[in-house]
Amino acid sequence: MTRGNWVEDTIAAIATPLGEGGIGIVRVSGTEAISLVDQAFVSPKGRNLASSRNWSLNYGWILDGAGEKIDEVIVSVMRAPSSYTRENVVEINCHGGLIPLQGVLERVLELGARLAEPGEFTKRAFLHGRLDLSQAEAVIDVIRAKTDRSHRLAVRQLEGGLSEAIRHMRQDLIGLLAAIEAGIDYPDEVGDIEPEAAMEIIEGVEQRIGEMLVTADTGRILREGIDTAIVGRPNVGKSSLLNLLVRGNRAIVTEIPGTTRDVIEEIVNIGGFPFVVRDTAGIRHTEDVIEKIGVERAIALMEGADLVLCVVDGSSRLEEEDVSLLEQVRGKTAVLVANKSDLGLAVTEAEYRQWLPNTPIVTISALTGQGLAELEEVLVAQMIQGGIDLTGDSLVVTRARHKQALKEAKASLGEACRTLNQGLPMDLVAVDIRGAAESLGEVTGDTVRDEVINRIFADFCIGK
Ligand SMILES: Nc1nc2c(ncn2[C@@H]2O[C@H](COP(=O)(O)OP(=O)(O)OP(=O)(O)O)[C@@H](O)[C@H]2O)c(=O)[nH]1
Ligand SMILES: [Mg+2]
Repeated sequence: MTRGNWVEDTIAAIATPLGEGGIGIVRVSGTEAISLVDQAFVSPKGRNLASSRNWSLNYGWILDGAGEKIDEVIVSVMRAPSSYTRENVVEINCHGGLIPLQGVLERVLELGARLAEPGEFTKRAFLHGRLDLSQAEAVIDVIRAKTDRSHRLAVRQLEGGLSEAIRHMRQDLIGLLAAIEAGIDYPDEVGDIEPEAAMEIIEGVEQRIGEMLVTADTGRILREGIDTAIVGRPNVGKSSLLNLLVRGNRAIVTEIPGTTRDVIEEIVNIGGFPFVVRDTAGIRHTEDVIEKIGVERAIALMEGADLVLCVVDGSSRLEEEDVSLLEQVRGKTAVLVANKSDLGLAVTEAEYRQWLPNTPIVTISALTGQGLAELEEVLVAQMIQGGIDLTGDSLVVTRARHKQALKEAKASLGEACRTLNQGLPMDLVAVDIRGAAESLGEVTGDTVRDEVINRIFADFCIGK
């Protein structure tokens, strides 16, 4: 599969979520899209789609094989190449119910369309060069964005912001390669490029890649959310805290220690940051087999988390289990939450400070909600302090795939610098520069393997 190849078959899928809605859309794309839908379409004025204007809306009915009406529709016709996929695209706007949508889809399949795979419409847009790979990935990020900020980033990537930066760097490297090769092929006429000039270009690109890599943590967090683990000994109010943060009754709360066994996860938008908050089993020594697994999971989650909310019962003395947990939390990005303030405070800040000298401490009552606003402020402050920068309008690398490709490109350029410094022949330097250009091309899809492309689109929903 290479870009620019014509894909033969015509595909169709329901492009809107299944369920009841005002309208639902069946999307059809491919050479035969218009003629195929025409066979099922009747308009009251006897018009057909084939003779309709480009980008027109056409009112009528879709009929089944026996000539029975399936649904009243408005059909849009977008001819190649001015469509989402750059193929002929027909979108049938039906009533938004499962039966009409499925009826229309089945009719279109019956007439010769094939059911689209997940992401296949966007994949065709990529294969026909309307979008590059990073833009195609942005499509799914726009759909799945959890906060305004992650949405804004995805839109910027969809516009081609990332692609453009990558393309500039690639052009610099390819220009350099051309100069090196000219020097090798025509030593008398052109001569070797000066090593200093080559070095300047290589270092320039390396530095730009470095700047982009710095944003990768912010990018991952914006796309996937800040992995936040609520930990503490049993009964201190971890599940109550989760419920307070999500403003709902998500986790079971009882006065019985050891209530929570499994990990419960919710996404909360706090100050524009997406926090993926996980409530865990209370950490204590236990012989109960199920609880034991829960405790192990809690500890594993705490180890891998971006942020730890360490909860203690502020109304009672610290117990041994609290202290050993505080010791484990030390050095992590964390907030100490002293809960149950409504019952009065039994522990002073100085006591907590013995164990956690630098961790922010917030006193709250998960029961009354006292202290919630302060806790939320502290959570956001912790992320900003940790270098998560959401203020700038700079380019942000959001995907692990992009980060990996950029890292490989940077490593190749580092190698090119070393080769150059050792005074080795230019064709050896060229090998590394070519490698770097190829790694950069993986981000935009210019040099990417088919299996990678397939994996990326498999992550999409059907109809997109
Ligand atoms: N007075 C008071 N009681 C609270 C507060 N937070 C939680 N509780 C009570 O403490 C008990 C335990 O609360 P949970 O939220 O289930 O505690 P947990 O840490 O999730 O407990 P496990 O899941 O067993 O580890 C329940 O009876 C809650 O109603 C609080 O701020 N004030
Ligand atoms: Mg619990």
